[in-house]
Amino acid sequence: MKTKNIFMLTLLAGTTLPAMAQHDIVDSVAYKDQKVDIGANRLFSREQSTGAVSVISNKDVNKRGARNIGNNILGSGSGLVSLDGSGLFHAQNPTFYIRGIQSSSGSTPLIIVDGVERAIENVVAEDVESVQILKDAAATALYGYKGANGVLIVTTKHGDYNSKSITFSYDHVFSYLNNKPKMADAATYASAVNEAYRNQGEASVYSDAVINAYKNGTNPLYYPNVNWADETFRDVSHNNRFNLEFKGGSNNFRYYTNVQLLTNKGFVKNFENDGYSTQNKYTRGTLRSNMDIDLGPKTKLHTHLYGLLTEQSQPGSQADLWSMIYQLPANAFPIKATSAVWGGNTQYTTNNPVAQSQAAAYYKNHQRALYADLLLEQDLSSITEGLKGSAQLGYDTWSNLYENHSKTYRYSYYAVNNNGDVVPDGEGALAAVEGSDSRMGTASNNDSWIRRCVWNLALNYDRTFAEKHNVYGQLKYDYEYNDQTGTNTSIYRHNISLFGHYGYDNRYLFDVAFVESASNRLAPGSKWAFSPTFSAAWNISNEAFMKNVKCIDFLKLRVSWGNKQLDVLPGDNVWTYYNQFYLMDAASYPFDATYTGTQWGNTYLGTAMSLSQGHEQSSKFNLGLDATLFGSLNLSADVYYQNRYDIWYSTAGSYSSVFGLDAPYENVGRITSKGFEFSADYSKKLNKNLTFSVGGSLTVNKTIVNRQAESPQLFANTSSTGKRYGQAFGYIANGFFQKSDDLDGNGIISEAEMKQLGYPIQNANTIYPGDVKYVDLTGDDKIDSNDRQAIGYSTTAPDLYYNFHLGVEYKGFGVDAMFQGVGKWTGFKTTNGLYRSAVATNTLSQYLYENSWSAERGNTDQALFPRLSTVSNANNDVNSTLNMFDRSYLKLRYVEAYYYLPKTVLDKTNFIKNVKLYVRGTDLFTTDHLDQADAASYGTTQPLTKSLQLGAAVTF
Ligand SMILES: [Ca+2]
Ligand SMILES: [Ca+2]
Repeated sequence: MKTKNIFMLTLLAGTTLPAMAQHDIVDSVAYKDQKVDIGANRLFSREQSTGAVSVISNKDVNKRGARNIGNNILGSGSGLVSLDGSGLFHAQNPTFYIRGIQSSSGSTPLIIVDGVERAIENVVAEDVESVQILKDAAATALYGYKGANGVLIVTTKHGDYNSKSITFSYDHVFSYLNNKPKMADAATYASAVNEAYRNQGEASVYSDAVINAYKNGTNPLYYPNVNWADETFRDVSHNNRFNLEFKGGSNNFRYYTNVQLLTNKGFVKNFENDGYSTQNKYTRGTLRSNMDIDLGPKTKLHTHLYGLLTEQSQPGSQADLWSMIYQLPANAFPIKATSAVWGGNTQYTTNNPVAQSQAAAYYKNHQRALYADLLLEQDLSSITEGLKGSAQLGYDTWSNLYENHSKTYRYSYYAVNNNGDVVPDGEGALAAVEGSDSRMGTASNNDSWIRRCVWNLALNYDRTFAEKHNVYGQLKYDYEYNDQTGTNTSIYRHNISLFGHYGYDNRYLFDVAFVESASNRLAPGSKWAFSPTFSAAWNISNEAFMKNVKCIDFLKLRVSWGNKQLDVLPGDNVWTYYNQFYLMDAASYPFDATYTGTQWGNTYLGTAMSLSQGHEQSSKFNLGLDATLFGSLNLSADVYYQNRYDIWYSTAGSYSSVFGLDAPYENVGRITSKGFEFSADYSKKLNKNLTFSVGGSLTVNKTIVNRQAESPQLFANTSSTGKRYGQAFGYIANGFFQKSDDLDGNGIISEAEMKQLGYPIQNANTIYPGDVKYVDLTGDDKIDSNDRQAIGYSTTAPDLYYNFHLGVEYKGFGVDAMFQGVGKWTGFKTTNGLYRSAVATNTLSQYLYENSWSAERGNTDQALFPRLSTVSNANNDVNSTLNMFDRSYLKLRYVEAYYYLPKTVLDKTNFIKNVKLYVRGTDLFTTDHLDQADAASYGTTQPLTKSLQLGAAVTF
């Protein structure tokens, strides 16, 4: 049959035949029956569970077409804060927080993939069945030392008994750079440099004739005008994904196997070379095989096997091309000085991004990983009914190998007198050629690796007595060995846990968990610690008095409390905090004048040993409610209070320098957070053809540093104790010094003039008109670091996080979209070149040029930035209310339009079960308060991208 005929038939069938049972926007499982995994060897339904858990279900885990599951769930979930990473395709990973920042020791949640701690960045979205967010003490109790920051559970797919399907899918993704920086052209840059010098009472350095030469572009070798961003990077990158999935099973065997090939070609514009490419490339092959084998009527074996090979290459010397874009002026030198010599000069040397991306050859990384685990379950009901035993063994290995094939090249420029006449065409000379054309390097090595071995043994007891009393218990022993590159990186942990669950009539539920954990990281005597957790829930909707309340299908109250211990180390991973440090330096020991010091060093006391050899602790309280109303309105609400205490801090602030040693680390810190989460989802089948779904979630969190051994502050306004974690601090800006403030007209605002005008004294450096004025908070008539105070919110994580989605399905057509936003988050415009000028050593953006204070250009009233400066400026380049901005944003995280070919058409083929065609857009729309960059991720790095994806999935 011709393609055209199939298409016609499709259209016809779509309009005349009943819709199929495809629902990409509605969960197939009722909310109260949703399975919750708290690591207790039994999946509890939401109705049976006492913990605060939210689930990102299968239908939502693969809408962004991203490299891994972490980037795919960016923005999704309730209670999960995910913030955009920056950088290149191969390195892009979001930062996750569950219930915000929890401690100064780190707030990264534990990531569990199929029961074992594993990196989320190595998991492909196609393999994932669901992602669960474990939030409160009840949900995270069994993870011992590692669960205090919350747990993300990634569960991969498994086969079904007596079924068989093969699915092939292909996706092509076009990605486009958001906010490619627009730097000033050569003439504008030269004018800006002149203005910056004049602002400081110095002479211009570019003559008008030279500036005109930049404008005319008649002699581009001598007077170059290069748009480095456009010359180095193209606007689009390509990404292909081929995925082949086998899923099924027989009576006693189930399988899931998936192979995937992902290729990405990045934004480097000039990548063609003699026999090789210098493109930013990423290729990944993965193979997953999950098997469930019923060895006998009472014995089950489950295995997960996952292998990963990646090859990532980038321009030579691992050059940071984007930081060059933010540094190199348009007039620095031409791209190429001659056909064999690249542009480059004594000031910017090889920071020529075109040369670095084309002539420096390439650098490669290879990742190789194998993740394997098996779980054996044995029914022991012959001993007593309900008893089960299980044993799990997991072994993971990951390593990175690099090949460095970088090379160097020759560079030069044409010397001109910037402040004189223009060099006539055909005259002048090339400056001395620097560098050399080297051969490509050959170095390669294995530079980082991780090995992890885990095993555990468990006894489970699951029984219901007299139809009303459900009892579940688990006694489990866990062992973990974790080793990675470097010294002092081997971690051994034990966990002995007792978990008990009692449910009465599915109405009253009680859970208790007692966990005794051990870790080799901590001091002798404090290696072991005990963590208890208690939780209870009440299924109100199962009470007799609720039977007649028709609009409430499910209503549950939950409460939990637990105290957990952590085995984090003080400082920057100080393994020996409980011993006295002795340090040596290279200075000579003066026994005798003939000893010159090479044989003897000084040995002296280093950081004092810690006497408080405790643990950081976490106590969590949660009160929650889950409900289903009117058949399909699912609601969940939680309020929580988290108390982190005994946090390790250096006590340097508690001692005077008379102490003579570096102060010890002590368990003195306390950080508390509180907040609430609310989520609502409603889906409705309006008739047999039309279904819609709408919902969203809101997370509000505030984290306060209560105690942190802060050094005594002269003034209360500079103290960060009692403030948000990561609270922004800065000066209160009070406009700019104006020309009229220079009373004697000598170009400088002197201290005498400030005094005379009633301004506080600002003397961080010489003050000129156009510099920022600050408010004197301390009343001593001068501005110094004591005049800073808390401004805005935290710079680390937003206090407010929300998302909402909507979807409609009509017959086989569907549209699904998800928006996500943050609020109460603060940033500072500090990006060099883009928001901060230092034009003698840095380029500047057109935006900064237009919006910086300039008496000459007459914009002193509208200016957003201080005067142009030739070098970095101690008075202006500080955080203040002037460069602070509201970092809240709203993004369209994905929008998908899809079409399922009608079953009636597919039935005719006899072998195709399902065909889905789709178009997806990722991060297509953003609104924020930051001009010229994306508030979600900004700086001298690769901007975030927006993507368009075309895909098809065929199931046989
Ligand atoms: Ca003056
Ligand atoms: Ca002051």
